[in-house]
Amino acid sequence: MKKTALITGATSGIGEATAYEFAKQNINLVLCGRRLNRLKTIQEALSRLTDVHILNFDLRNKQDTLNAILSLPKDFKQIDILINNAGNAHGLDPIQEGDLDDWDAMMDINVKGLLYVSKAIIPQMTARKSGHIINIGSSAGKEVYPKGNVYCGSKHAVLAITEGMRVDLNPFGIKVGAVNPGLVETEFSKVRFKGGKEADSVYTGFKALQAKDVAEVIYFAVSRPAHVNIADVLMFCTAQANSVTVKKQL
Ligand code: NDP
Ligand code: 8X3
Repeated sequence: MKKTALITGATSGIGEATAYEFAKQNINLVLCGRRLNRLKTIQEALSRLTDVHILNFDLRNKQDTLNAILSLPKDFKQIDILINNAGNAHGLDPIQEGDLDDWDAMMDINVKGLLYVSKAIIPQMTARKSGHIINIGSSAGKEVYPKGNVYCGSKHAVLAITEGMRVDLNPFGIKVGAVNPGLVETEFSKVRFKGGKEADSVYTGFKALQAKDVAEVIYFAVSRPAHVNIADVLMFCTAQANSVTVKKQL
């Protein structure tokens, strides 16, 4: 039987690439994000390959998030695979200069939004005693880099929550894992720097991971046999050794 995956943050970057990868593998899709036009365009493109439903909501809003998932039509209600991907960094400032709105955004989206979506979907997985949750963490969840403070904190939280989910959902046979990339060339830095020119140089002088590279690893994880759970993946491009060591040719 065809599986259904719900992907948050499917309007760009890793989430969008994962939607394409899953569609090629004939997985039904529920695609989420705030930019409705993009959701519609992706739905149109992927409907040739699989069944696609779109959900347009801001996952900072608890009620909107719960309502959106409750609104799923019958054919998309059973979520077999949850990809908690939506998130971003907002700002890159030393802690003493950090912006409270940036901190709110990162904790509200990367941590609390992930929890709201999970809360809406986990009960059907525990009832069926099956399901697979993959949280998109980051190398920033494994080490802290200068000025990364709150973003790194949010991603460390994602990893702790992932481990907590894996333990609590173990009696139900639900797989839980995290995929943690280093630098991926997406809209991430445009968001982090609010469209500022600092974003231009983040991925220059080396070949960063592409969203598709991460999507392929996510698909690898969801396509393992029933007894295999990929619990945690840390992936970098070849030029990157850790958060602060990147071999650039300028
Ligand atoms: P993008 O900016 O390309 O994608 C972010 C996605 O999150 C968009 O689809 C966006 O959709 C969605 N999103 C953001 N805020 C909200 C919100 N309030 N409500 C609903 N959806 C939201 O970045 P990436 O693809 O790179 O990021 C995806 C994930 O990967 C994030 O969790 C990020 O932290 C993580 N990551 C990224 C790395 C990188 O270097 N790029 C490295 C490691 C991890 P919309 O704006 O339409 O709502
Ligand atoms: C994104 C990778 O190094 O920009 O999570 O924080 S990094």
